[in-house]
Parts: sequence; structure tokens; C-alpha cells
Amino acid sequence: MLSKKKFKSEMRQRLREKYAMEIEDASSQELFNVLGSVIKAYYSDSWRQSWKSYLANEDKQVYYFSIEFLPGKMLKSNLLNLGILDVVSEGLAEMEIDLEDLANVEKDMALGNGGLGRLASCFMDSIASCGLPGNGNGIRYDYGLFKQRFVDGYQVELPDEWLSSGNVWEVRKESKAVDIQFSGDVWMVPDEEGHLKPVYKNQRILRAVPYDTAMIGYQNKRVNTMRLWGIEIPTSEEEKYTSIQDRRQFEDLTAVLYPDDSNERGRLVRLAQEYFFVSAGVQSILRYYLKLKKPLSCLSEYVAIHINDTHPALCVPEMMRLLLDEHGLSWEQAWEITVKVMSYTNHTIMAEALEKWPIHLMRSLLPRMYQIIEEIDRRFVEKKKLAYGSDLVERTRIIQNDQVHMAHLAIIGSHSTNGVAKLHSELLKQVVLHDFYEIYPERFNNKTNGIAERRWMQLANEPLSHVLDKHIKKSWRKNPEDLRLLLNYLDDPQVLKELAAAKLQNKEALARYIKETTGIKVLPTAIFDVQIKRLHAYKRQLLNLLHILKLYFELKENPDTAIHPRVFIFGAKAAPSYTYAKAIIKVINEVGNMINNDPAIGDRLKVVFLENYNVSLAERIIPAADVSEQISLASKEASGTSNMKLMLNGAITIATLDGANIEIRDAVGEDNIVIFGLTEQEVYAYYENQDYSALKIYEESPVLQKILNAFVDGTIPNIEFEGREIFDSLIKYNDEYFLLRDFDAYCQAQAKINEWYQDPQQWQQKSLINIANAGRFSADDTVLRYAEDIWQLNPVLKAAEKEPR
Ligand code: 26Q
Repeated sequence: MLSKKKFKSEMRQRLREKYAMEIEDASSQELFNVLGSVIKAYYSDSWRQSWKSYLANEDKQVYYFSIEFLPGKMLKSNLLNLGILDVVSEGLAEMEIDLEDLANVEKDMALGNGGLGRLASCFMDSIASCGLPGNGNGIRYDYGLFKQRFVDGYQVELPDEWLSSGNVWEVRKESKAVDIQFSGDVWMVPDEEGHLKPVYKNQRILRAVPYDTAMIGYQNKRVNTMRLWGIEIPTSEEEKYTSIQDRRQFEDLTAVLYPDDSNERGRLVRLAQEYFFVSAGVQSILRYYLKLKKPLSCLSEYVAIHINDTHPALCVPEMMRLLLDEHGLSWEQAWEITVKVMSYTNHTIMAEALEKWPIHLMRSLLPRMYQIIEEIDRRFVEKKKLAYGSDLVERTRIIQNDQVHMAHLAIIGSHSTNGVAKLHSELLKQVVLHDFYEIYPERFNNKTNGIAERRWMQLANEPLSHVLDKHIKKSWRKNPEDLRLLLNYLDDPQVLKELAAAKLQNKEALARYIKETTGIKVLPTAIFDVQIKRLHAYKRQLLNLLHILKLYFELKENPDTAIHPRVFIFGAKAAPSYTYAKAIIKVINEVGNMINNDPAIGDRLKVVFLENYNVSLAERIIPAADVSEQISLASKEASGTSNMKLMLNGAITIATLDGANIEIRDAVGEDNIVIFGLTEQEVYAYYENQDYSALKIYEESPVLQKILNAFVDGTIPNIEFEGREIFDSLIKYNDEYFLLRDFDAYCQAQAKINEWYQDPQQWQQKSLINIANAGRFSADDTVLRYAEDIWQLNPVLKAAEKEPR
């Protein structure tokens, strides 16, 4: 264990070695770097030992392949997980250093867009915390997700230079580099035994260099690895590059993370990124495996590869290539191994979001991959046609209309396909992937998402954590299910009072942040109503705005309207080329300006759109939220995870029956959540009957007329262009996401929130019930289910033998 004294002397010693300085002379950045290296030294033994013990026990390992990871800042979560947060914080204080100051120096590691990337990072934390042998595999982008600024209410994107001051957590492992082959022609030439072998001409060899980051388990001495690959041109290959542009084209492969963006579809660089980290990862896995001296036929007893969405689906043909071309296995042997090793998670049911690549791109960049995919496709068709008939097979085959369907590849090439919430997994089976469900019913399963509750409660919400410790003791910190103990205090006025005080404290902190960053003054006693997520039409930030405008007009017309003051808080990035989403950002900002500066409204209504929503900002907003907006059109949000984080922090959810909202309702009961809107069946009925008319709803509703007209009649200033675009999307193009249909129900739901808030004790009880029931969404549980049902990791199986669950 680290003593305060030891820690302080380590800090001083390393600062002298690294910068030849004393504490008093060092900047926050220098102190942060030194602190990072002290911590790294502290866990280095556990990191080595964990790896050694996996090797010694020949534990089966899982490799989580994800093109996105979104860890945010790591300093405090590393300290927490190592169990030295207090020692370090106090030790620093004794040297007159504020841990918070150093924590703020760290740049967010934002190598992801949103939910999918953050889920990968929550899983990394939980996999280590559950003591499971598991590793991340991804890309070390030079620039993470763009930084968002508002200029005149418009989103402007700036590069995210997250590496500009170095990265203390990563370890470059040059000796573990692997070669990656791109492009060139492939000739299948018979070898001495007459087996066809690929011979490449004009190919480019690139080097993938791993950068390893420790994934520290929660106070269990386990340290796993997240391995991110960077690209380099090997010196031996340099003469092949005839121009700077040619070099750049390859070197820039890992330069930027692609934003979640349909316009980026079909970009060659994205495909190259996918192959790059897949090939690097699969090669290094096999290299490790061969050291174990086990036959390849047993690979699936030692290795599981998880494909996070279809972005790493090339794992399937790449594993096949290595087994066939490098290790000489037969197709049948290689295929059996591959399917057993691979598993796949689907994160969307939106047809337009399913990944497809034009054949010509795949063939020109990755000719061998394409050949193998063609053969997988050919055998699939041949084998399944007899049993299922040609219609079904034509719909499910991998190659269709000159495109490679990555989801089809992932399903056919793996033994498990899971959705991320109950409803989503049902829709996969019954609708979106129904054809595959007919063929492979046993492959489909559900794994409802979860969150790293330690980060989202212990780190993000200290005031609430202290209240919990005081009354239910500390077991919840390790065992989130123990949050249920809080239910014993449902009628304890003292506990309710303390919970309310913690919330108020968090709201005051957020109010200060809002004042500093936007200049807007908000009342901490107002209802803090929060919608934080990527900006997407289906998530319906616009529905929220329509309701805000309704309240605004009501207050203007009738200043005596009884509503509790509300602060509507938004955080959202729009993909750079998603013009409609950007128009919504602009309009929310302009409505905000109009309302926030209207003296007739005062403190009763405020609209705050915080810039640059990211993990760190989420950690500020979530603890301060009273209301959680989860208002996607039913069936569109696969799961959502901020819904879970907000619930855990005591916000009351206003939600449609979509994604994990349904499971949140089941957990807290109807009285502690506000549900509204179309159900998924009703949405599908509209699709079937084609009888939705937004215009009709508009014509019959004076309220909606007033609100929608405000977008085009100059009522809302400075949105001439965007206002028209939005108005047209609702009326002229018939409101694709049924906002107008759900509008009345949403307003009633919001009225209920207002009414509930009038009774502080009742509100606090509902909030308590939400906190107490959030334990079931711990990512620890989620990864244990993956480990047991999908990855079949030995430690879980062994533990299960000992004490059946
Ligand atoms: C597409 C084309 C080109 C480049 C990038 C992309 C791209 C990038 C990111 C496509 C999709 C994503 C991210 C999707 C995502 O975050 N999905 C969310 O996953 C969460 C975790 O399962 C769910 O909770 C959310 O419901 C789901 O929207």
C-alpha cells in the first residue's frame, strides 16, 4: 500500500529527475506528468503480474475490437481503482497542490463519437474490475472527435489535439509491431503440393505499432490492456513512396476518427482504418497464441474476439486469411475455428445506418479480403439455398447489389449476435434481422447495456456518494446492487433532506459552470431538465424545443401561468456534414437567446446549450440533473446509456418506450418515471398503413400552428434559413420521426413532471427509488453475462462451478 509519506517523496524525486525542479516551481502540466508516472510505476507490477497469471493459467482471453474507445480522463478513475485516491489527494494537499487542478490538465481521450465508444470504455473498466482476462483493440487516432464551438449559434468544428502535451498513460511497444498489407494484385499460384497460395504484386506494407494503456480493475490488483494501433511506414518500404501525397495518404490513415456520419460512407480511408486495426489485432493474437504451443484447432478454447458493431467485421475474413494462407489450414477447419472465436454486437436498427461497402472499393484496397468474402458468400448461398429457398438466401447473403453487407458478414461469420436492450434484441429477431433469425435462431441473444457505476457515481458525484456511505455504508461501491439498501430510507425525512442537499450542491456547481462558460445566470432551485446525446433527428431534440416554445408562448400570453422555474440544458455534437442536425443546434441557440434575454420571462425559463459535450462535461451535468430526457421515437434508440447514468444520479426520466427506457421503467415502476408517446407497435403500424399526416395534426392544433409558424415568420430571430428547413421537414416532408404526433402526449408528460416537482418530498422519494434501482445497470453485470454466455471465459465458468448463480 502506498503511504502518504512515500507518495510525497516519490513526487519530489521524480520531479527532480524529470524536470530538475522543486514542487513550488512546477506548472500544473509538469505536476500532472510526474503524478502520472508515479501512478504508472505503482501499478506496473500488477500489470505484469496480471498478464503472467493469465499466461500461467492458460486463461481464455477476450479481445474487444472496437473502432472507438471513449475513456475521457483517466487520472481519478485510475486512482480510485487502485484504491489510492484519498492518499494521493491528501498527499498533494499537503504539498499545496489541488488534485482537481491536476485532473483538469488531462485532456479527454475522445477516440469515439458517443454511446458505442463510451460503452467500450465502460466495458474495459468492468472487465478488469471483474477480474476477467480481457483486452481492448482499437486505433490510436492522432485527433479525437472534433472540438465543438458555437459562433453566432452555429456549430464550428476544431481539431482535437489531445496528444499535444503527450500522453502519460500509454506505452509504445515497438517490439510488438506487425506488418499490414494493403492493395496490390493477388495471384493465386499453386505451391509444390498443388495448393493455391496468394502471391502479391505491387502491394504496400505498413507497420502497425501498438500503444498499450493499462485498464485497472477496481481494487483487485488486476490490470488489463487496451491496445491502440498507430501507423508507420517501415524504412525498408520508403522507396515505394514516390511523392509526399502518396506517403501522406498512408501515414494519415490513423490521423482522424470519423464522425458518426452517413456522408462519410464509402470513404476509402475508413475502410483502410477498419482493416488496419483488425489485421494488426488478429495477427498479434495469433502470434501470442502460437507461443502457447497449442494446436490452432483449439483456438476458441483460449481466444474470443468480440466485434463491436460491424466496423471490425473484417475480423472474420482476416482470421480466415491467416489460418488459410499463413498456417495452411483447410477452408473447413479455418471456418469452424473462426465462427467459434467470433461474436458480434449490433447497435442500431436504422436500416440506413447498417454498414455496406461497394465491391470495387473493397476489391481495389483489400483484394484478398474480397476474395475470401466472396468465397464465404458463395458457400453460404450454396449451403443454405436447399434448406431455406432462394428468396431468403438472396436477402441474407453478404454480397448484394455490388455491395458487401458487413452485418451479414458478422452474423454469418460468428456464433453470437446480440442486441443491446430487450426491445432492441426483440426487434432484431422479429424485424430487422428476421431472416437471419430463421436460419440461426440459436445465435441471437440480448445483452442489455450497462455503465461503469464507479465513474458515474463515485467519481462524478461525491456529495451523493457521501450521503450513501453515511446511511447504507460502503458496500455499494463494490456491489452496485447494494444501492437497494437505500429503499429502507424511503420514509426517512433526514435522508431525503440530505439527498436533496447533495443534488442542490451539484446544481450550484453546474450553475457556476454555466455562468462562467455562457454568461447565463440560472437559478439552482429551478428544475434542471437535461438532454445530452449526439444530435440526431431520431433522438428528437426538436420535440424538446417545441415544448420549450409552448411554455414560452404560454408565459408570454399569461404571465401568471403556474410553472416551477426550469432550466433546459442541452449538450450535443452534430456530425459535420449533417446539415439538418446543425440547423437544430442553431435554432436551439437562437430560441435560447430569445428566451434568456426576455425580461418578461426572467428566471422562469432558461435554455442553455453547453458547448463541446464530452465525457468530462457529462460528469458535470449528470449529477446536477433533475429530469432526464429520453424521448427518441420508439424503436429507434437501440439502448441509450445516458438514461442509466442519469437515473443512477437521481434524475427522474421522461421517456418513450424505447431502448433501455423500458427496462428502467420496469426497475422503478410506473410511478417513478414519466412515460409518453407512441409505442413501437404503433410506429410500425403507421409504416404499414402509410396513413400518417403531419399536416392534418398541424391544421387541427392552434398551439402547434403558433409554434411552427414561429420558425418561419420571424418570431424567432436569425433563423431564416434553418427555420424554413425545420418547418419543411415537419410539414412538407411529413415529419419522419412523428414529433407532431407525440407532441401533446409529451406536453402532458412535462406537465406531470412540473406537478410532481411541486411536492418536494414526493419528488425526492421518486429520486431515491431511481438511485436505489440503478444497480442492475452496472456494466459489471453486463460483462459477466457476455463472459458467461458469449465468450465462455474460464474464470467465470470456474466461479460458477463453485457457487452456482
Ligand atoms: C458511420 C459511417 C462512417 C463513419 C462512422 C460511422 C459511425 C460512427 C459511430 C456509425 C455509428 C456510430 C455510433 C453508433 C452508436 O454510438 N450507437 C449507440 O450505441 C449505444 C451503445 O450500445 C446505444 O446505447 C445507442 O442507443 C446507440 O445509438
